[in-house]
Amino acid sequence: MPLEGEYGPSPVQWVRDQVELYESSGGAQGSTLWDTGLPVVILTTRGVKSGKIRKIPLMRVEHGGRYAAVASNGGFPRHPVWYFNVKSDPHVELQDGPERRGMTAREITGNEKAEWWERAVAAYPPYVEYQAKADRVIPVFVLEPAPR
Ligand code: F42
Repeated sequence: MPLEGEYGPSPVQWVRDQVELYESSGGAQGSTLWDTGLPVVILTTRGVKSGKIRKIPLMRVEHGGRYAAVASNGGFPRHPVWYFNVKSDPHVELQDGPERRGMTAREITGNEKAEWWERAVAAYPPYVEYQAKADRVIPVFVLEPAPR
């Protein structure tokens, strides 16, 4: 069931632009982190206060059809706002290249988080320094395909 409602674009221009490029090109453009070649996905969430549709790029961390959403926020001291959206409504959408799917998000801890953290760092090594400087434990969700 696709997330419907009024789209609330990110106030951050380069984030807004990347989402726009990704979606308008069906994932053919805007699907890497700048010129690093590292793949990016688009997470769609529902705003916890506004109910608006919010879309943000995340690093692509995939394993067996499931994905990790790492709330690193560049290592800033506060969780990204989208973290609270997903906590409030775990029904999200993820676009990976041309493929867009309804997913159910679940925050993970313990061994499961350690396993996915390893995959996340393999996909995007800077997560290690983000965690070192963040002064908070960076939360991780696993996103599992929702029943079609
Ligand atoms: N961020 C990550 O956390 N992890 C990543 O792996 C990651 C990768 C990545 C790759 C490419 C790229 O371009 C960006 C990447 N980012 C990554 C950054 C990510 O896209 C987000 O920009 C970042 O995580 C910050 O997310 P945020 O949700 O905190 O964004 C803020 C700036 C934002 O959009 N704020 C809106 C605003 O108007 O200020 C509000 C958005 C919102 O959801 N509002 C809620 C609502 O109800 O609508 C209410 C919020 C409240 O409580 O007031």
